[in-house]
Amino acid sequence: MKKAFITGTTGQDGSYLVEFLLEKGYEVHGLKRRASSFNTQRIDHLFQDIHEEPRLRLHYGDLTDSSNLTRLLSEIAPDEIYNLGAQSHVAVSFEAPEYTADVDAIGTLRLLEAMRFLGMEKTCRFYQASTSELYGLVQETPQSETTPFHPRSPYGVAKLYAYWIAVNYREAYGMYACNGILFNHESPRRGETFVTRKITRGLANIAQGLDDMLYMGNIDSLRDWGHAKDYVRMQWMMLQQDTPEDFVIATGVQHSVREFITWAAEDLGITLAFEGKGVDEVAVVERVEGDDAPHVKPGQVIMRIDPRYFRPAEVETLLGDPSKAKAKLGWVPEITAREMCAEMVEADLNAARRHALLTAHGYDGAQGFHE
Ligand code: NDP
Ligand code: GDR
Repeated sequence: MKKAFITGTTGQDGSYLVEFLLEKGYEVHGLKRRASSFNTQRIDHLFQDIHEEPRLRLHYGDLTDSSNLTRLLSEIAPDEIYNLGAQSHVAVSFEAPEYTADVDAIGTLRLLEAMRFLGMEKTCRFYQASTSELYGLVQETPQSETTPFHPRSPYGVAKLYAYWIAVNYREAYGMYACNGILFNHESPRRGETFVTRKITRGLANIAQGLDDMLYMGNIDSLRDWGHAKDYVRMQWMMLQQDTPEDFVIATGVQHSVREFITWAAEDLGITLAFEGKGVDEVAVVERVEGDDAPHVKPGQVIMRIDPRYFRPAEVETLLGDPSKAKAKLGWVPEITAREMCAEMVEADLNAARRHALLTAHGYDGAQGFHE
C-alpha cells in the first residue's frame, strides 16, 4: 500500500485529493493545524474510526515548524508528498506578506530539507502546488510552461520561491520534485472569500432573503476557471511519470468575473443588467423566473462595487495553455466553468434554504452565516 503525506489536507484541494487517494488504495497522512474551533469540515465525511486501522490519519503540525515536519516525515516515511498547504489568498497576502512568505516559500523549503535530512531524496516523490499567479503581469497569452514569470503579490512572489526551490532540489539532488502550475480551480468546497464562491454564496443568500447586496472588487478581471476535482487527479498523475516535470493545468478557456456573476444569477432564475461604469457600476435585476429567488424583485440593485476589494497590484488576465499536460499525460478537464458554477449555486442555494428555514422558525443560530 502506497503512503501519501498531504499538507493542506483541510483545504479545498486537500479534501478532494484525500478522497482520490483513498479510492486509489493509498494510506493517507494529512497535516492539520491546531485551531480553536473545528477546521476539518471538508474531510469530516472521510473520517474513519481510529481504533480500526484507518487509512486516513491526521497529524497536528504546521509548515512554519521544521522539527514537526521532520519528525512526521521520519515516522510516516511516505512514498509521495503533496505540498498543498499555504496562505492561499492573494488579497490577504498584501496584509500578511511576511507570514505568507514563511508558510508558502520557506514552508516548501522546510519540507524539501526534511526529505534531504532523512535521506528520502530517492524514495519519496514531491508535488509542489504552484500557481498561475506566477505569471502575474502576463508576458504572453496563453501562458505555458515556458512563459516568463512576473508575480504581482506577496503570495505570487512567495510561490515563485517555492517553484524554484522545487526545481533546484530536483536538479541539485536528483529528487523527484515537480510543480503543477495550476490555474484557478473552484468547487462547492471553495473558501467563501474567493471570488466564485463569494458570488454563488452571496447571490444564493440574497435570493433567500438572508442578505441584500453583493459587494465586489474588479469584475473586469479575467480568469481560466476549472473544477478542483479535475485538477487533483492531475496532481497525482504528475507523480506517476518516469521523470519529474512541471506542467500547466488549465482549461484553455477564459471568462470575466462579471460573466460569472451573470451565470450564478441565471442559475437562480435572475436576469441581470450591468449599469454604470467603474466604481459606480451596479447589477440591476431585470427579470426573475422560477421560485429560487422569492425575495428578489425587478429593478432591485443586488451588486455594487466596493473599492476595498481592489488589490494594490492586480492580475488582470490569466489564460492557460494545457497542451503539454494533454499530450504527455492524456489529461483533459471534464467539467466546464459553466457547469461548475451551476453545481456551486445549487450547493449554496441548499445551504441558504436551510438557514432561511431555521431563521423563519426562530432559530437564529446560523452562526457565522453573515460573515
Ligand atoms: P485552501 O486555502 O482551500 O487550503 C489551504 C490549506 O493550507 C488549508 O488546509 C490550510 O489549513 C492549510 N494551511 C494554511 N496555512 C498553513 C500552515 N501555516 N501550515 C500548514 N497548513 C497550512 O487552498 P486550495 O485548496 O484552494 O489550494 C491548495 C494549494 O494550491 C495552495 O497551496 C494554493 O496556494 C495552491 N493553488 C490553488 C489554486 C486554486 O485555484 N485553488 C490555484 C493554484 C495554486 P486550514 O484549513 O487550517 O486553514
Ligand atoms: P485569485 O482568486 O486571486 O486569482 O487567486 P480570487 O478568486 O480571490 O480572485 C479572482 C479575481 O477576482 C477579482 N475579484 C475579487 N476577488 C475576491 N476574492 N473578492 C472579490 O470581492 C473580488 N472582486 C473581484 C480579483 O481581484 C481577482 O482578479 C486564486 C487563489 O486560489 C490562489 O491561491 C491561486 O494561486 C490562484 O487563484 C491561481
